[in-house]
Amino acid sequence: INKQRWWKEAIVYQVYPASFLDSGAGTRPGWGDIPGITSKLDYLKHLGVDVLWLSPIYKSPQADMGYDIADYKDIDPVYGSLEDVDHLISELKKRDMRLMMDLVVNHTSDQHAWFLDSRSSKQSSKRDWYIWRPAKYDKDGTRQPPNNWSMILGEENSAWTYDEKTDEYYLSLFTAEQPDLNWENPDVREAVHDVLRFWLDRGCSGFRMDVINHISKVQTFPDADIVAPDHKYQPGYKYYCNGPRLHEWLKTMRAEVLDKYDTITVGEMPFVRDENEILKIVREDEKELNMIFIFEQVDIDNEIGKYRMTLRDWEADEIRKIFSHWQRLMIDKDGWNSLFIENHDNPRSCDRYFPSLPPSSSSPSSIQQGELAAKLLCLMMTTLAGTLYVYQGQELGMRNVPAEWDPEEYKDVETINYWKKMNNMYPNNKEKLDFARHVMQRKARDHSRTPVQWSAEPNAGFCKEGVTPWMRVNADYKQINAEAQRKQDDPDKLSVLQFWKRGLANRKEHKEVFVYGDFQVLDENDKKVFAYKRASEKEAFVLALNFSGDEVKWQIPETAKVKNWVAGNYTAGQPDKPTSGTITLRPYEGVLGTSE
Ligand code: TEU
Repeated sequence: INKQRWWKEAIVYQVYPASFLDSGAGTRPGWGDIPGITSKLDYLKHLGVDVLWLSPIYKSPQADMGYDIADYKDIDPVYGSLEDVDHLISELKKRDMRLMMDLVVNHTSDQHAWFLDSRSSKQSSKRDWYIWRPAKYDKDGTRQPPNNWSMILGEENSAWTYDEKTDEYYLSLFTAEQPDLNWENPDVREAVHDVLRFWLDRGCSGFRMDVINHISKVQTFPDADIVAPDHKYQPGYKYYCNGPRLHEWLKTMRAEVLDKYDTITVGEMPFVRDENEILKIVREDEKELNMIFIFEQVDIDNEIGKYRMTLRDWEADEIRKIFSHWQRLMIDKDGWNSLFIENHDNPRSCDRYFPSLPPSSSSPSSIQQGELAAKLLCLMMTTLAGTLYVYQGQELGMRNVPAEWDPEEYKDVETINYWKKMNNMYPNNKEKLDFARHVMQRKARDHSRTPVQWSAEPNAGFCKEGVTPWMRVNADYKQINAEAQRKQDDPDKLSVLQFWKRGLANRKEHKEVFVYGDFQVLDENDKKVFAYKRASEKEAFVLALNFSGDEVKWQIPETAKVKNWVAGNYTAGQPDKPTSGTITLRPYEGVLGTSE
Protein backbone atom coordinates (compact mmCIF):
# COMPACT_ATOMS: atom_id res chain seq x y z
CA ILE A 1 0.00 0.00 0.00
CA ASN A 2 2.80 2.33 0.95
CA LYS A 3 4.24 4.40 -1.86
CA GLN A 4 7.95 3.97 -2.52
CA ARG A 5 10.09 6.97 -1.59
CA TRP A 6 13.87 7.38 -1.42
CA TRP A 7 13.68 8.70 2.15
CA LYS A 8 11.84 5.59 3.29
CA GLU A 9 14.63 3.32 2.06
CA ALA A 10 17.49 5.53 3.19
CA ILE A 11 19.85 4.49 5.98
CA VAL A 12 20.46 7.61 8.05
CA TYR A 13 23.61 7.82 10.18
CA GLN A 14 23.77 10.36 12.98
CA VAL A 15 27.06 12.07 13.65
CA TYR A 16 27.62 13.88 16.94
CA PRO A 17 30.40 16.12 15.67
CA ALA A 18 32.26 16.85 18.91
CA SER A 19 32.87 13.13 19.44
CA PHE A 20 33.26 11.81 15.91
CA LEU A 21 36.84 12.54 14.83
CA ASP A 22 39.29 15.33 15.60
CA SER A 23 41.40 15.76 12.47
CA GLY A 24 43.41 18.57 14.05
CA ALA A 25 41.47 21.23 12.14
CA GLY A 26 39.01 23.35 14.11
CA THR A 27 40.04 25.65 16.91
CA ARG A 28 39.69 23.30 19.87
CA PRO A 29 42.08 20.38 20.26
CA GLY A 30 40.30 17.25 21.46
CA TRP A 31 37.01 18.14 19.70
CA GLY A 32 35.77 16.53 16.53
CA ASP A 33 35.61 18.70 13.40
CA ILE A 34 34.10 18.80 9.91
CA PRO A 35 37.24 17.68 8.02
CA GLY A 36 37.26 14.69 10.39
CA ILE A 37 33.75 13.80 9.26
CA THR A 38 34.58 14.25 5.58
CA SER A 39 37.57 11.93 5.95
CA LYS A 40 35.26 9.09 7.05
CA LEU A 41 32.77 9.21 4.18
CA ASP A 42 34.22 6.11 2.55
CA TYR A 43 33.83 4.24 5.83
CA LEU A 44 30.17 5.30 5.98
CA LYS A 45 29.49 4.53 2.33
CA HIS A 46 31.04 1.12 2.76
CA LEU A 47 28.81 0.49 5.77
CA GLY A 48 25.71 1.22 3.68
CA VAL A 49 24.83 4.76 4.80
CA ASP A 50 22.82 7.02 2.48
CA VAL A 51 22.14 10.11 4.56
CA LEU A 52 24.37 11.84 7.07
CA TRP A 53 22.56 13.64 9.86
CA LEU A 54 24.81 16.13 11.62
CA SER A 55 23.97 17.25 15.13
CA PRO A 56 24.42 21.06 15.31
CA ILE A 57 27.66 22.56 14.01
CA TYR A 58 26.44 26.18 13.93
CA LYS A 59 28.04 29.02 15.85
CA SER A 60 27.26 28.36 19.51
CA PRO A 61 28.51 29.05 23.03
CA GLN A 62 28.00 25.26 23.57
CA ALA A 63 25.89 25.62 26.71
CA ASP A 64 24.01 22.56 25.43
CA MET A 65 26.55 21.19 22.96
CA GLY A 66 25.38 23.30 20.04
CA TYR A 67 21.64 22.94 20.66
CA ASP A 68 22.00 26.59 21.66
CA ILE A 69 22.55 28.34 18.34
CA ALA A 70 23.97 31.87 18.13
CA ASP A 71 23.99 32.10 14.32
CA TYR A 72 22.04 29.73 12.05
CA LYS A 73 24.04 30.77 9.01
CA ASP A 74 27.54 30.28 10.30
CA ILE A 75 29.66 27.39 11.57
CA ASP A 76 31.30 27.29 14.96
CA PRO A 77 35.07 27.63 14.57
CA VAL A 78 35.58 24.56 16.78
CA TYR A 79 34.14 22.56 13.89
CA GLY A 80 35.49 24.53 10.92
CA SER A 81 33.91 26.86 8.39
CA LEU A 82 31.14 27.17 5.81
CA GLU A 83 33.71 26.20 3.18
CA ASP A 84 34.31 22.96 5.08
CA VAL A 85 30.57 22.24 4.90
CA ASP A 86 30.47 23.02 1.17
CA HIS A 87 33.34 20.59 0.70
CA LEU A 88 31.55 17.97 2.81
CA ILE A 89 28.41 18.36 0.67
CA SER A 90 30.32 17.97 -2.57
CA GLU A 91 32.12 14.86 -1.24
CA LEU A 92 28.76 13.42 -0.18
CA LYS A 93 27.32 14.07 -3.65
CA LYS A 94 30.24 12.26 -5.26
CA ARG A 95 29.25 9.21 -3.27
CA ASP A 96 25.54 9.59 -3.94
CA MET A 97 24.93 10.45 -0.30
CA ARG A 98 22.99 13.32 1.23
CA LEU A 99 23.21 15.69 4.17
CA MET A 100 20.55 16.24 6.82
CA MET A 101 21.02 19.21 9.13
CA ASP A 102 19.73 19.60 12.67
CA LEU A 103 17.17 22.40 12.79
CA VAL A 104 16.92 23.80 16.31
CA VAL A 105 14.24 26.47 16.14
CA ASN A 106 12.16 26.05 19.27
CA HIS A 107 14.82 28.20 20.93
CA THR A 108 18.06 30.01 20.15
CA SER A 109 21.14 30.70 22.25
CA ASP A 110 20.92 33.67 24.62
CA GLN A 111 23.87 34.96 22.58
CA HIS A 112 21.93 35.05 19.29
CA ALA A 113 21.65 38.62 17.92
CA TRP A 114 17.85 38.30 18.00
CA PHE A 115 17.85 37.62 21.73
CA LEU A 116 20.49 40.24 22.57
CA ASP A 117 18.23 42.75 20.85
CA SER A 118 15.09 41.36 22.48
CA ARG A 119 16.47 41.60 26.01
CA SER A 120 17.91 45.10 25.48
CA SER A 121 14.61 46.89 26.17
CA LYS A 122 10.85 46.46 26.24
CA GLN A 123 10.69 48.71 23.18
CA SER A 124 13.05 46.56 21.10
CA SER A 125 11.63 45.54 17.70
CA LYS A 126 12.67 41.99 18.61
CA ARG A 127 11.05 42.05 22.08
CA ASP A 128 8.14 39.94 20.90
CA TRP A 129 10.42 37.38 19.18
CA TYR A 130 10.78 35.66 22.56
CA ILE A 131 8.32 34.93 25.36
CA TRP A 132 8.48 37.64 28.02
CA ARG A 133 6.13 37.80 31.01
CA PRO A 134 6.00 39.92 34.18
CA ALA A 135 6.78 38.39 37.55
CA LYS A 136 4.17 37.25 40.02
CA TYR A 137 4.43 38.26 43.67
CA ASP A 138 3.62 36.30 46.84
CA LYS A 139 1.65 37.97 49.63
CA ASP A 140 4.92 38.79 51.34
CA GLY A 141 6.21 40.44 48.18
CA THR A 142 8.60 37.65 47.11
CA ARG A 143 9.08 37.62 43.35
CA GLN A 144 7.99 34.42 41.57
CA PRO A 145 8.11 33.25 37.94
CA PRO A 146 4.91 33.54 35.83
CA ASN A 147 4.01 29.87 36.39
CA ASN A 148 5.29 26.66 38.01
CA TRP A 149 6.88 24.95 34.99
CA SER A 150 10.23 23.28 35.56
CA MET A 151 13.26 23.46 33.31
CA ILE A 152 13.70 20.32 31.19
CA LEU A 153 17.48 20.00 31.59
CA GLY A 154 17.54 21.30 35.19
CA GLU A 155 14.46 20.02 36.93
CA GLU A 156 15.22 21.89 40.12
CA ASN A 157 14.83 25.24 38.34
CA SER A 158 11.99 27.25 36.93
CA ALA A 159 11.52 27.21 33.16
CA TRP A 160 11.47 31.01 33.38
CA THR A 161 14.62 33.08 33.71
CA TYR A 162 14.50 36.49 35.38
CA ASP A 163 16.12 39.38 33.53
CA GLU A 164 17.02 42.30 35.74
CA LYS A 165 17.38 44.89 33.00
CA THR A 166 13.70 44.95 32.06
CA ASP A 167 12.38 43.29 35.22
CA GLU A 168 10.62 40.48 33.35
CA TYR A 169 11.02 36.73 32.89
CA TYR A 170 11.69 34.97 29.59
CA LEU A 171 10.66 31.39 28.91
CA SER A 172 13.64 29.04 28.67
CA LEU A 173 12.32 25.48 28.67
CA PHE A 174 15.68 23.71 28.35
CA THR A 175 18.33 25.87 30.06
CA ALA A 176 18.58 29.59 30.87
CA GLU A 177 20.93 29.88 27.87
CA GLN A 178 18.22 28.60 25.48
CA PRO A 179 15.38 31.17 25.36
CA ASP A 180 12.24 29.92 23.56
CA LEU A 181 11.29 31.70 20.35
CA ASN A 182 7.80 33.17 20.14
CA TRP A 183 6.35 31.37 17.11
CA GLU A 184 3.09 33.30 17.49
CA ASN A 185 4.94 36.19 15.86
CA PRO A 186 4.78 35.79 12.03
CA ASP A 187 8.20 37.44 11.64
CA VAL A 188 9.76 34.61 13.66
CA ARG A 189 8.16 32.02 11.40
CA GLU A 190 9.43 33.85 8.33
CA ALA A 191 12.94 34.05 9.82
CA VAL A 192 12.86 30.27 10.38
CA HIS A 193 11.75 29.66 6.78
CA ASP A 194 14.68 31.79 5.69
CA VAL A 195 17.08 29.53 7.65
CA LEU A 196 15.63 26.44 5.94
CA ARG A 197 16.04 28.01 2.51
CA PHE A 198 19.62 29.02 3.30
CA TRP A 199 20.62 25.39 3.95
CA LEU A 200 18.51 23.82 1.21
CA ASP A 201 20.01 26.20 -1.34
CA ARG A 202 23.48 25.22 -0.14
CA GLY A 203 22.78 21.58 -1.00
CA CYS A 204 21.47 20.06 2.19
CA SER A 205 18.61 17.59 1.65
CA GLY A 206 16.53 17.97 4.76
CA PHE A 207 16.24 18.36 8.47
CA ARG A 208 15.94 16.60 11.77
CA MET A 209 13.79 19.10 13.64
CA ASP A 210 14.72 19.44 17.27
CA VAL A 211 11.76 19.35 19.72
CA ILE A 212 9.56 20.62 16.91
CA ASN A 213 6.44 19.67 18.87
CA HIS A 214 7.30 22.30 21.52
CA ILE A 215 6.93 25.36 19.27
CA SER A 216 3.26 26.09 20.00
CA LYS A 217 2.50 26.88 23.62
CA VAL A 218 -0.89 27.29 25.30
CA GLN A 219 -0.98 31.06 25.44
CA THR A 220 -2.54 31.35 28.89
CA PHE A 221 0.56 29.56 30.34
CA PRO A 222 -1.37 27.72 33.08
CA ASP A 223 0.31 26.09 36.09
CA ALA A 224 1.19 22.42 35.56
CA ASP A 225 -0.28 19.61 37.68
CA ILE A 226 1.85 18.58 40.62
CA VAL A 227 3.47 15.21 39.82
CA ALA A 228 6.60 15.60 41.96
CA PRO A 229 5.47 17.09 45.29
CA ASP A 230 9.06 17.18 46.58
CA HIS A 231 9.98 19.63 43.79
CA LYS A 232 9.12 23.32 43.62
CA TYR A 233 8.57 23.27 39.86
CA GLN A 234 6.64 20.77 37.77
CA PRO A 235 6.88 19.41 34.20
CA GLY A 236 4.57 21.51 32.00
CA TYR A 237 4.58 19.18 28.95
CA LYS A 238 0.82 19.27 28.59
CA TYR A 239 0.93 22.97 27.74
CA TYR A 240 3.78 23.01 25.26
CA CYS A 241 3.83 19.59 23.55
CA ASN A 242 1.75 19.51 20.37
CA GLY A 243 0.17 22.84 21.21
CA PRO A 244 -2.81 24.42 19.45
CA ARG A 245 -1.05 25.78 16.34
CA LEU A 246 1.56 23.09 15.65
CA HIS A 247 -0.18 21.58 12.62
CA GLU A 248 -0.94 24.95 11.07
CA TRP A 249 2.72 25.98 11.28
CA LEU A 250 4.08 22.66 9.99
CA LYS A 251 1.72 22.75 7.03
CA THR A 252 2.83 26.28 6.16
CA MET A 253 6.50 25.36 6.42
CA ARG A 254 5.90 22.40 4.15
CA ALA A 255 3.95 24.32 1.52
CA GLU A 256 6.05 27.45 1.48
CA VAL A 257 9.52 25.93 1.78
CA LEU A 258 9.97 22.16 1.90
CA ASP A 259 7.75 21.31 -1.07
CA LYS A 260 9.92 23.46 -3.29
CA TYR A 261 12.79 21.00 -2.76
CA ASP A 262 13.25 17.21 -2.61
CA THR A 263 13.63 16.71 1.14
CA ILE A 264 13.69 14.28 4.04
CA THR A 265 12.18 15.52 7.30
CA VAL A 266 11.98 13.97 10.73
CA GLY A 267 10.49 15.77 13.71
CA GLU A 268 11.67 15.08 17.22
CA MET A 269 8.54 14.70 19.36
CA PRO A 270 9.19 13.90 23.00
CA PHE A 271 6.27 12.97 25.26
CA VAL A 272 3.56 12.40 22.62
CA ARG A 273 1.74 9.09 22.46
CA ASP A 274 -1.61 10.12 20.97
CA GLU A 275 -2.01 8.14 17.74
CA ASN A 276 -4.26 10.59 15.94
CA GLU A 277 -2.00 13.44 16.82
CA ILE A 278 0.98 11.53 15.40
CA LEU A 279 -0.83 10.39 12.26
CA LYS A 280 -1.81 13.97 11.55
CA ILE A 281 1.87 14.72 11.18
CA VAL A 282 3.22 11.69 9.34
CA ARG A 283 0.44 10.66 6.99
CA GLU A 284 1.54 11.66 3.52
CA ASP A 285 -1.80 13.29 2.67
CA GLU A 286 -1.52 15.58 5.70
CA LYS A 287 1.52 17.27 4.17
CA GLU A 288 3.42 18.01 7.36
CA LEU A 289 6.57 15.91 8.01
CA ASN A 290 7.82 12.61 6.54
CA MET A 291 8.18 11.02 9.96
CA ILE A 292 8.79 11.70 13.62
CA PHE A 293 10.89 10.25 16.39
CA ILE A 294 8.50 8.57 18.79
CA PHE A 295 10.12 8.17 22.19
CA GLU A 296 8.23 5.23 23.65
CA GLN A 297 11.07 2.71 23.19
CA VAL A 298 13.68 5.01 24.76
CA ASP A 299 11.26 5.99 27.52
CA ILE A 300 10.91 2.31 28.45
CA ASP A 301 12.80 2.87 31.70
CA ASN A 302 11.13 6.08 32.86
CA GLU A 303 7.63 7.22 33.64
CA ILE A 304 6.06 9.37 31.00
CA GLY A 305 5.04 12.78 32.27
CA LYS A 306 7.55 12.64 35.11
CA TYR A 307 11.19 13.53 35.29
CA ARG A 308 13.48 11.66 32.94
CA MET A 309 16.23 11.00 35.46
CA THR A 310 14.26 8.31 37.23
CA LEU A 311 14.19 4.54 36.84
CA ARG A 312 11.29 2.26 36.17
CA ASP A 313 11.40 -1.54 36.06
CA TRP A 314 10.17 -3.15 32.89
CA GLU A 315 9.85 -6.62 31.36
CA ALA A 316 11.54 -7.77 28.15
CA ASP A 317 8.17 -8.30 26.49
CA GLU A 318 7.48 -4.56 26.59
CA ILE A 319 9.94 -4.28 23.71
CA ARG A 320 7.56 -6.38 21.63
CA LYS A 321 4.53 -4.39 22.72
CA ILE A 322 6.09 -1.05 21.89
CA PHE A 323 7.59 -1.93 18.52
CA SER A 324 4.70 -3.99 17.26
CA HIS A 325 2.21 -1.28 18.19
CA TRP A 326 3.90 1.37 16.04
CA GLN A 327 4.70 -1.11 13.23
CA ARG A 328 1.02 -2.03 12.88
CA LEU A 329 -0.32 1.45 13.29
CA MET A 330 1.80 2.96 10.52
CA ILE A 331 1.09 0.08 8.13
CA ASP A 332 -2.65 0.13 8.79
CA LYS A 333 -3.07 3.89 8.77
CA ASP A 334 -0.65 4.78 5.97
CA GLY A 335 1.78 6.66 8.18
CA TRP A 336 5.56 6.17 8.36
CA ASN A 337 7.90 4.97 11.14
CA SER A 338 11.34 6.12 12.04
CA LEU A 339 13.41 3.35 13.62
CA PHE A 340 15.92 4.40 16.27
CA ILE A 341 17.17 3.08 19.59
CA GLU A 342 20.23 5.29 20.06
CA ASN A 343 21.03 8.97 19.74
CA HIS A 344 23.09 11.59 21.56
CA ASP A 345 20.47 11.89 24.34
CA ASN A 346 20.35 8.26 25.36
CA PRO A 347 22.51 5.54 26.85
CA ARG A 348 23.95 2.90 24.56
CA SER A 349 21.31 0.42 23.43
CA CYS A 350 23.03 -2.76 24.71
CA ASP A 351 23.10 -1.25 28.17
CA ARG A 352 19.46 -0.20 28.03
CA TYR A 353 17.60 -3.11 26.46
CA PHE A 354 19.26 -6.00 28.29
CA PRO A 355 18.97 -5.44 32.03
CA SER A 356 20.65 -8.81 32.62
CA LEU A 357 23.75 -7.91 30.57
CA PRO A 358 26.85 -7.33 32.73
CA PRO A 359 27.86 -3.64 32.84
CA SER A 360 30.47 -2.51 30.35
CA SER A 361 34.02 -3.54 31.14
CA SER A 362 37.00 -4.89 29.24
CA SER A 363 36.61 -8.43 30.55
CA PRO A 364 36.30 -11.03 27.78
CA SER A 365 32.91 -12.25 28.94
CA SER A 366 31.48 -8.72 29.07
CA ILE A 367 32.85 -7.98 25.58
CA GLN A 368 31.48 -11.24 24.20
CA GLN A 369 27.98 -10.77 25.64
CA GLY A 370 27.95 -7.14 24.54
CA GLU A 371 28.70 -8.24 20.96
CA LEU A 372 25.82 -10.69 20.97
CA ALA A 373 23.48 -8.04 22.32
CA ALA A 374 24.59 -5.47 19.75
CA LYS A 375 24.05 -7.96 16.93
CA LEU A 376 20.64 -8.98 18.26
CA LEU A 377 19.53 -5.34 18.17
CA CYS A 378 21.00 -5.04 14.68
CA LEU A 379 18.89 -8.01 13.54
CA MET A 380 15.81 -6.29 14.90
CA MET A 381 16.54 -2.81 13.58
CA THR A 382 17.44 -3.94 10.08
CA THR A 383 14.27 -6.01 9.69
CA LEU A 384 11.53 -3.65 10.93
CA ALA A 385 9.46 -1.29 8.77
CA GLY A 386 10.39 2.38 8.60
CA THR A 387 13.36 4.62 7.90
CA LEU A 388 16.37 3.31 9.81
CA TYR A 389 18.63 5.59 11.89
CA VAL A 390 22.03 4.43 13.14
CA TYR A 391 23.91 6.47 15.73
CA GLN A 392 27.72 6.74 15.60
CA GLY A 393 29.35 3.83 17.40
CA GLN A 394 26.16 1.78 17.39
CA GLU A 395 27.62 -0.12 14.43
CA LEU A 396 30.56 -1.05 16.70
CA GLY A 397 28.50 -2.05 19.72
CA MET A 398 29.94 0.81 21.81
CA ARG A 399 28.88 0.69 25.46
CA ASN A 400 28.00 2.98 28.36
CA VAL A 401 30.82 4.53 30.34
CA PRO A 402 32.08 2.20 33.07
CA ALA A 403 30.18 2.27 36.36
CA GLU A 404 33.22 3.35 38.34
CA TRP A 405 33.63 6.71 36.56
CA ASP A 406 33.23 9.63 38.97
CA PRO A 407 30.36 12.08 38.53
CA GLU A 408 32.97 14.67 37.47
CA GLU A 409 33.63 12.72 34.27
CA TYR A 410 30.10 13.47 33.10
CA LYS A 411 29.99 16.63 30.98
CA ASP A 412 26.35 17.01 29.99
CA VAL A 413 24.38 19.94 31.40
CA GLU A 414 21.40 17.74 32.26
CA THR A 415 23.60 15.27 34.20
CA ILE A 416 25.49 18.06 35.95
CA ASN A 417 22.22 19.71 37.01
CA TYR A 418 20.79 16.41 38.18
CA TRP A 419 23.84 15.62 40.34
CA LYS A 420 23.73 19.16 41.77
CA LYS A 421 20.04 18.79 42.54
CA MET A 422 20.48 15.46 44.31
CA ASN A 423 23.30 16.92 46.38
CA ASN A 424 21.13 19.92 47.30
CA MET A 425 18.14 17.79 48.17
CA TYR A 426 20.01 15.04 50.00
CA PRO A 427 23.31 16.44 51.28
CA ASN A 428 25.61 13.69 52.60
CA ASN A 429 22.87 11.08 52.25
CA LYS A 430 24.91 8.13 51.04
CA GLU A 431 21.97 5.99 50.04
CA LYS A 432 20.32 8.70 47.93
CA LEU A 433 23.57 9.79 46.33
CA ASP A 434 24.50 6.20 45.48
CA PHE A 435 21.11 5.90 43.86
CA ALA A 436 21.75 9.11 41.91
CA ARG A 437 25.04 7.66 40.63
CA HIS A 438 23.18 4.54 39.62
CA VAL A 439 20.61 6.59 37.70
CA MET A 440 23.41 8.47 35.95
CA GLN A 441 25.06 5.19 35.05
CA ARG A 442 21.84 3.95 33.45
CA LYS A 443 20.41 7.10 31.95
CA ALA A 444 22.86 9.96 31.42
CA ARG A 445 23.11 11.47 27.96
CA ASP A 446 26.90 11.28 28.32
CA HIS A 447 26.99 7.56 27.56
CA SER A 448 26.53 8.08 23.85
CA ARG A 449 28.84 11.09 23.73
CA THR A 450 32.22 9.49 24.46
CA PRO A 451 34.67 9.65 21.53
CA VAL A 452 34.15 7.17 18.71
CA GLN A 453 36.55 4.28 19.04
CA TRP A 454 38.36 4.13 15.71
CA SER A 455 41.40 2.05 16.63
CA ALA A 456 43.55 0.65 19.45
CA GLU A 457 45.90 3.66 19.12
CA PRO A 458 46.12 6.21 21.98
CA ASN A 459 42.82 8.11 22.45
CA ALA A 460 41.20 5.33 20.40
CA GLY A 461 42.37 7.18 17.28
CA PHE A 462 39.80 9.93 17.96
CA CYS A 463 42.48 12.60 18.38
CA LYS A 464 46.25 12.75 18.25
CA GLU A 465 48.38 11.35 21.02
CA GLY A 466 49.10 13.97 23.67
CA VAL A 467 45.85 15.84 23.00
CA THR A 468 43.19 15.48 25.71
CA PRO A 469 39.80 14.50 24.29
CA TRP A 470 36.91 16.66 25.58
CA MET A 471 35.33 13.54 27.07
CA ARG A 472 37.23 10.59 28.40
CA VAL A 473 37.53 7.63 26.04
CA ASN A 474 35.84 4.43 27.21
CA ALA A 475 38.49 2.05 28.56
CA ASP A 476 37.18 -0.82 26.41
CA TYR A 477 38.49 0.78 23.17
CA LYS A 478 41.29 -1.77 22.82
CA GLN A 479 38.63 -4.48 22.44
CA ILE A 480 35.89 -2.42 20.78
CA ASN A 481 37.13 -0.33 17.84
CA ALA A 482 36.43 0.10 14.13
CA GLU A 483 39.82 -0.96 12.85
CA ALA A 484 39.90 -4.26 14.69
CA GLN A 485 36.32 -4.97 13.67
CA ARG A 486 36.96 -4.14 10.04
CA LYS A 487 39.99 -6.41 9.94
CA GLN A 488 38.43 -9.26 11.86
CA ASP A 489 39.10 -12.31 9.79
CA ASP A 490 37.24 -15.23 11.32
CA PRO A 491 35.19 -17.37 8.94
CA ASP A 492 32.91 -18.41 11.81
CA LYS A 493 32.28 -15.08 13.41
CA LEU A 494 31.53 -11.61 12.08
CA SER A 495 32.47 -8.54 14.08
CA VAL A 496 29.64 -6.20 15.10
CA LEU A 497 30.66 -3.86 12.29
CA GLN A 498 30.69 -6.66 9.70
CA PHE A 499 27.34 -7.83 11.02
CA TRP A 500 25.80 -4.36 10.58
CA LYS A 501 27.24 -4.06 7.10
CA ARG A 502 25.67 -7.36 6.12
CA GLY A 503 22.39 -6.45 7.84
CA LEU A 504 22.10 -3.15 6.01
CA ALA A 505 22.91 -4.79 2.67
CA ASN A 506 20.31 -7.45 3.34
CA ARG A 507 17.70 -4.79 4.19
CA LYS A 508 18.36 -3.03 0.90
CA GLU A 509 18.38 -6.20 -1.15
CA HIS A 510 15.00 -7.20 0.28
CA LYS A 511 13.53 -3.74 0.71
CA GLU A 512 10.05 -4.81 -0.48
CA VAL A 513 9.84 -6.96 2.62
CA PHE A 514 11.87 -5.12 5.24
CA VAL A 515 11.10 -1.50 4.37
CA TYR A 516 7.64 -1.81 2.82
CA GLY A 517 6.32 -5.25 3.73
CA ASP A 518 3.65 -6.38 6.15
CA PHE A 519 4.42 -7.04 9.81
CA GLN A 520 2.93 -9.72 12.02
CA VAL A 521 3.74 -10.57 15.65
CA LEU A 522 4.16 -14.34 16.02
CA ASP A 523 3.63 -14.80 19.72
CA GLU A 524 1.76 -12.25 21.77
CA ASN A 525 2.57 -13.84 25.10
CA ASP A 526 6.21 -14.89 25.20
CA LYS A 527 7.97 -13.07 28.01
CA LYS A 528 11.44 -13.31 26.52
CA VAL A 529 11.30 -13.81 22.76
CA PHE A 530 10.22 -11.12 20.31
CA ALA A 531 9.20 -13.03 17.18
CA TYR A 532 7.66 -11.65 14.02
CA LYS A 533 7.11 -12.23 10.36
CA ARG A 534 7.73 -9.75 7.55
CA ALA A 535 6.15 -10.41 4.17
CA SER A 536 5.85 -8.88 0.72
CA GLU A 537 3.92 -10.33 -2.20
CA LYS A 538 7.05 -12.18 -3.28
CA GLU A 539 8.79 -13.37 -0.14
CA ALA A 540 8.63 -13.62 3.64
CA PHE A 541 10.99 -13.78 6.61
CA VAL A 542 10.70 -14.87 10.22
CA LEU A 543 12.63 -13.38 13.12
CA ALA A 544 12.99 -14.88 16.60
CA LEU A 545 14.91 -12.69 19.04
CA ASN A 546 15.69 -13.80 22.59
CA PHE A 547 16.07 -10.66 24.69
CA SER A 548 16.86 -12.57 27.87
CA GLY A 549 20.14 -13.84 29.26
CA ASP A 550 18.58 -17.33 29.58
CA GLU A 551 18.45 -20.26 27.22
CA VAL A 552 14.84 -20.63 26.03
CA LYS A 553 12.76 -23.06 24.00
CA TRP A 554 10.74 -21.48 21.26
CA GLN A 555 7.94 -23.21 19.42
CA ILE A 556 7.78 -22.29 15.72
CA PRO A 557 4.13 -21.31 15.20
CA GLU A 558 1.87 -22.74 12.49
CA THR A 559 1.49 -19.27 11.00
CA ALA A 560 5.19 -19.04 10.22
CA LYS A 561 6.54 -22.04 8.37
CA VAL A 562 10.31 -21.72 8.24
CA LYS A 563 12.02 -22.79 5.03
CA ASN A 564 15.63 -22.10 6.07
CA TRP A 565 17.41 -20.37 8.90
CA VAL A 566 19.64 -17.98 7.00
CA ALA A 567 21.35 -15.77 9.57
CA GLY A 568 21.88 -15.41 13.29
CA ASN A 569 24.09 -13.60 15.75
CA TYR A 570 26.07 -16.61 17.02
CA THR A 571 27.75 -17.61 13.77
CA ALA A 572 28.67 -16.09 10.44
CA GLY A 573 26.98 -18.93 8.58
CA GLN A 574 23.51 -20.42 8.72
CA PRO A 575 22.19 -21.24 12.19
CA ASP A 576 22.01 -24.95 12.75
CA LYS A 577 18.42 -25.39 13.98
CA PRO A 578 15.37 -27.43 13.02
CA THR A 579 12.86 -25.66 10.78
CA SER A 580 9.81 -27.05 12.52
CA GLY A 581 8.77 -27.88 16.07
CA THR A 582 10.75 -26.30 18.89
CA ILE A 583 14.10 -24.56 18.66
CA THR A 584 16.52 -23.63 21.42
CA LEU A 585 17.67 -20.04 21.58
CA ARG A 586 20.81 -19.36 23.60
CA PRO A 587 21.17 -16.18 25.75
CA TYR A 588 20.63 -13.09 23.55
CA GLU A 589 20.37 -15.29 20.47
CA GLY A 590 18.48 -14.06 17.42
CA VAL A 591 17.78 -15.87 14.15
CA LEU A 592 16.42 -14.89 10.77
CA GLY A 593 14.72 -17.43 8.52
CA THR A 594 13.03 -17.50 5.16
CA SER A 595 9.36 -18.35 5.29
CA GLU A 596 6.42 -19.17 3.07
O1 TEU B 1 16.18 16.94 23.03
C1 TEU B 1 14.89 17.10 23.47
C2 TEU B 1 14.42 16.30 24.59
O2 TEU B 1 13.43 16.65 25.19
C3 TEU B 1 15.10 15.07 25.03
O3 TEU B 1 15.59 14.21 24.15
C4 TEU B 1 16.00 15.44 26.14
O4 TEU B 1 17.34 15.16 25.94
C5 TEU B 1 15.56 14.68 27.33
O5 TEU B 1 14.20 14.66 27.37
C6 TEU B 1 16.09 15.33 28.55
O6 TEU B 1 15.26 15.10 29.61
C7 TEU B 1 16.66 17.79 22.06
C8 TEU B 1 18.10 17.49 21.76
O7 TEU B 1 18.19 16.22 21.19
C9 TEU B 1 18.91 17.64 23.01
O8 TEU B 1 20.23 17.26 22.85
C10 TEU B 1 18.80 19.07 23.43
O9 TEU B 1 19.41 19.25 24.69
C11 TEU B 1 17.36 19.55 23.52
O10 TEU B 1 16.56 19.15 22.43
C12 TEU B 1 17.31 21.04 23.53
O11 TEU B 1 17.64 21.55 22.27
